[in-house]
Amino acid sequence: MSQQVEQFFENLWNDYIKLTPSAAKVHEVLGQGRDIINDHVAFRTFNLAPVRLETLAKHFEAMGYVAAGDYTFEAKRLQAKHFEHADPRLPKIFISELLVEEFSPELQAIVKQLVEQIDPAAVQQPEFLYSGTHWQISSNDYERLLEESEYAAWMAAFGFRANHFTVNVNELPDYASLEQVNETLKNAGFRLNSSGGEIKGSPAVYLEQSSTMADHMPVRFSDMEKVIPSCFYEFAKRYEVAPNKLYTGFVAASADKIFESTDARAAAAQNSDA
Ligand code: OOG
Ligand code: NI
Repeated sequence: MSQQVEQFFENLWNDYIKLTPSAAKVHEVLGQGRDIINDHVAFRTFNLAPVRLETLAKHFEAMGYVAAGDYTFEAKRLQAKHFEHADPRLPKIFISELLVEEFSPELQAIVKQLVEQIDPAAVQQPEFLYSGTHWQISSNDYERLLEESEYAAWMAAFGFRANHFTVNVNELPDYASLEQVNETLKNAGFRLNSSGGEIKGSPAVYLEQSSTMADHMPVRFSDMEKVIPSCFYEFAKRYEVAPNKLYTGFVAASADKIFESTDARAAAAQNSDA
């Protein structure tokens, strides 16, 4: 891997851990001082020029990544693609985008006004992928977005950066199952996303996934500061589709639940169920 690509992922990671202090603790608990290999990194965006999924993906294509799967999420009104690299040390990339035109005129107006503030030239730089927000938003507008789309609200508050990194559980020497990883995390005090069960997927779909609930961080809105869910860590175990060939795709039904790892209301509902 080129030094430039290595630096890109290092910068991406450094931005991510600033908003996700628990990520360092995940590495400590699961890695015990050894390196952790990441299965994938996920990004979010809006399907509006100049920040459409396809435009952001160009940065990864320039690094040698190729498109390898398409996904749709009807209820959340999202679509996504994943990208793979021939170098097995590089994480897969999962990029989703909000289908803005499918929401109310109010949501569309708020989101368009945010995206209009982005300098289109900035999007052409790879650093755009960890540049955060390019706008000011009021806490009222954030709450208004939250009513319709938790994803839109997250984007408005955090902008362009890694939404999560994902531990490659197959490469963790001390863990035979995702269940063991989950138990270790819970014993260390992490809260897992239990929407659709703590483990999403199964060997039958060649992929099992779990995730922490996002950390909470203070965000400065134009009128006030608010503590809201930021980013989370995911865990993925892949199964063979053929001898010595692991599944490399994603599973839409599971991904649909992973999205909820930034949803404080989903978390509150889980707590009251318990
Ligand atoms: C992406 C959720 C889906 C996966 O691995 O299936 C996902 C997101 O929350 O932005 O990461
Ligand atoms: Ni993911």
